[in-house]
Amino acid sequence: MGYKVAVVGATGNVGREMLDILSERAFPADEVVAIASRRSAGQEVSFGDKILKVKALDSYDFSDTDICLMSAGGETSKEWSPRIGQTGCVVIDNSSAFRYHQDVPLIVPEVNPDAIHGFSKLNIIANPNCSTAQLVVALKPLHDAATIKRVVVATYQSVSGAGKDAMDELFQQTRSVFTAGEIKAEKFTKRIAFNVIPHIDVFMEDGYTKEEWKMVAETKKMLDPKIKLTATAVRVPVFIGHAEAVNVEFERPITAEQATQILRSAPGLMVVDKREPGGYMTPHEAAGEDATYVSRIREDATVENGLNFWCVADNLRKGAALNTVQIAEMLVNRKLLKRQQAAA
Ligand code: A2P
Ligand code: 11C
Repeated sequence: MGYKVAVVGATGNVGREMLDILSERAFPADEVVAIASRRSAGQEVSFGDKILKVKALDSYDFSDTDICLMSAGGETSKEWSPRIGQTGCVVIDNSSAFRYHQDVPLIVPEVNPDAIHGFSKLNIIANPNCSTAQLVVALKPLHDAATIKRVVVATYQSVSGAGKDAMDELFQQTRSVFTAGEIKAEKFTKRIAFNVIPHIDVFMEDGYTKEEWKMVAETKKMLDPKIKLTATAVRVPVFIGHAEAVNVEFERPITAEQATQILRSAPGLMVVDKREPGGYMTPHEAAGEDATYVSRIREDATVENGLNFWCVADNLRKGAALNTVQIAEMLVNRKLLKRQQAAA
């Protein structure tokens, strides 16, 4: 049986990646529909060796669509995901709109696959924020081995996390630096070319940013509410690939060598850690890859049972599109779609 899959936000960074990944992984779809705002209706996007004409979200009928992969921002999702869910189509939403809702599972398949069964009240499943997704893939096997007490993380996040206009802004500003042109900052609060900005998403009352808050709330929801986590989220002038410097304190002893062995055999992870110049991963090399990479694993002698490591992944893939397609594959494999249940 093949399924009908809609990608909402198909002209955006993550939506285009969703189409690529559905095609690469030969997702069992009879039909894939590309959807965006009315502005883009009629535009063409590629899907494998095919071209799809973009349809407008506000005139599309979801009643015979099985799965909707949604990446069109929080406001669009708030308005549309519940309506789409009511038609029986399961929405896998990449925005933050429903992540913290008690009736919406937040899933990283390598971390909490069984939580997927709780989606049926709203027919919405949430995909985590990109910086949390890669972090929990690396933390999960370590937590199982030695129980994490506390995590301190600093992120180095690429501009693609802020959308396609933000990538254009980095490109234009970089060019202007070399041509002595005007540097316009619109998507970011300050110049991002040849700079770093310690601010992602809005500020909260306690001085943290929403991006930092999300890492705390989502790690607790998916991995363990007892884990204490504190984050500093920073934007860097990189197009694709988020990196994170992670410090972890465990309840039980764990050596760097043991952690390396555990991470090497964990799903979704690759360890690249030669302890020599160049023997580690960088965002440039992780772009276009599916794995979450861990490098620079070493013991932290300043706390009991402490470890430091460096974690890198393609934020548009594992941080967004790949994870949503993996969730869609779980829906099919576990026979959780309405059409599969009707046929059973
Ligand atoms: P459009 O290109 O028509 O504006 P990114 O995060 O890379 O900026 O992409 C955002 C995606 O979300 C785009 O595909 C965009 O479509 C889509 N989008 C934004 N607002 C809406 C909306 N109101 N309805 C449907 N799609 C939307
Ligand atoms: C960024 N992490 O890099 C953000 C993008 O909650 O899904 C994803 C925001 C989200 O800007």
